[in-house]
Amino acid sequence: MASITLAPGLIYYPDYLDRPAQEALLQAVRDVTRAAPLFTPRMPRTGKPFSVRMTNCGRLGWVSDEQGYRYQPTHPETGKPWPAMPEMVLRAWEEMSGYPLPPDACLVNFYEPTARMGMHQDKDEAELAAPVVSLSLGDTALFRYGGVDRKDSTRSVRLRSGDAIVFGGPSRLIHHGIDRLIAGSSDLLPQGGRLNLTLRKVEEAL
Ligand code: MD6
Ligand code: FE
Repeated sequence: MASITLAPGLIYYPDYLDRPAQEALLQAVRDVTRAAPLFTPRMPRTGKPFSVRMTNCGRLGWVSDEQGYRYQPTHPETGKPWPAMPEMVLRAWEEMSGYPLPPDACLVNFYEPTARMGMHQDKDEAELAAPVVSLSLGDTALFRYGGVDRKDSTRSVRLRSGDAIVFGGPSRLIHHGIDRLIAGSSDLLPQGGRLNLTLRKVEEAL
């Protein structure tokens, strides 16, 4: 599988999923959202809504509200356990993570054409030895990444439908965000927009 090392531990896999695989993953995500509807996360303390809507699959899901960021075993609105992780998602983890245990959580982010995501680090996981594996579907996103230090310089990469990117090793805690989508860049989602799945090992392996 072709890959490009953007920085030590930051590996980009353009076209990781071909079109039939993207369609199959989209169907699997639709099944997930039927069981666990998209919800609008809110910023800790202020309660300001995110422009991105989210859901999860797997044993644990990432949620955010006035109480803070956390992983929990149930949907914040329905109270039900998250649906199982699709087989395709587990296969992607096995292929790209280089980590011996399966992921605990798969966060699904849905971007309307004008949604964005501010610069952040993924650091709510206890197991930082495992990478984060990310899969993108739908419209192309301008993905900005910097370094572990918030003040490090940044670069951008366009994440297109079917692309994967892995944050591991010395890049596990780099800052990153989505500046914007490129409208009309993919016809995978009938109404446009973008889906991103991030797979994580949350709990520390013993
Ligand atoms: C997104 N991705 O692509 C947001 N985090 O919509 C992330 O925040 C992310 O792609 C950690 C590792 C890979 C990612
Ligand atoms: Fe992130």
